[in-house]
Amino acid sequence: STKPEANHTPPTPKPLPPCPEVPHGLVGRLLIEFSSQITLERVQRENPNVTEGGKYTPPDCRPKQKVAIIVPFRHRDNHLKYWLHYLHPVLRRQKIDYGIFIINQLGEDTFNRAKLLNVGYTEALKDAEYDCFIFSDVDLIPMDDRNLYHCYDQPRHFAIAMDKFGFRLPYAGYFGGVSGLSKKQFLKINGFPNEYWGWGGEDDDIYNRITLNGMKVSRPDVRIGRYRMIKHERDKHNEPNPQRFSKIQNTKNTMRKDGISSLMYRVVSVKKYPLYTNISVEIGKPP
Ligand code: UDH
Repeated sequence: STKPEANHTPPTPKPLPPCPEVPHGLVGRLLIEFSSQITLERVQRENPNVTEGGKYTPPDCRPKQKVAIIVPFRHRDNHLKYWLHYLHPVLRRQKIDYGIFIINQLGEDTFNRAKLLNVGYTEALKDAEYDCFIFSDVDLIPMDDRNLYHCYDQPRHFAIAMDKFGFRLPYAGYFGGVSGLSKKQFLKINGFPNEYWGWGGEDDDIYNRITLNGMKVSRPDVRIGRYRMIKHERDKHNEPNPQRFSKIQNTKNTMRKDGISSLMYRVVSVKKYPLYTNISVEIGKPP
């Protein structure tokens, strides 16, 4: 007698449903502290579904956007541990399809936050087809997971209520700390300025670029856009830039020539770690 042949074709997987507008399983307000010691091994254990290079895709639904999270970085390893510890679980609960890119400025020349963010945009796109870019300082932790890390109809400012500013916006045109632009929004403003060396002004220049190009900034509710900043001393080689006040008066004249269109840098290494991708770059020094 002959047995009927077993059917070895695996069942075709059910297509995933689109992720809901408001993800299920958010917890709202979070308790954030920086006193316990964190190890990357522990963060890795607690985020088993994050894959090499710090990538994650929700297993149970299909996200609309692919989000690159870009962090400007130099000598902040302790902050990075806390940042990864807090952000990975939040982003997973938010059902974000994301990758984490730490853009590390090599050498000890003056720091340049906005140029590093331009580098992050460019390098992330070499890795995958991201359509949303969220730019986050390494010392800013969201206190509420309802502050959704994806892109919006208008450029988004996320970090609107930081503890260090008394949980308020310090001024109406503030765009610092954590912000997000779609690829289209980013290109419309020619990316970020490359010519702000040292601390300050680059975020105001970005704000100017947004409004000068007919867009406006979108923000979460002030009860939700709350952040804790990890306290730190002023870094070496990131002194306040005395030129910042005059430069931000000039965005209209500089933005078309200074930006993603004029970006020059050299990648020295790209390393995929379990919780993030590190891109170490030489970006030059002030003229
Ligand atoms: N950053 C580095 N390394 C540096 C400088 C800056 O990684 O050496 C990055 C980091 O992501 C940081 C971001 O750039 O979060 C912004 O820089 P910042 O933290 O220096 O800026 P912030 O306005 O602080 O947060 C200003 C100095 C506060 C001094 C307070 C002294 N009590």
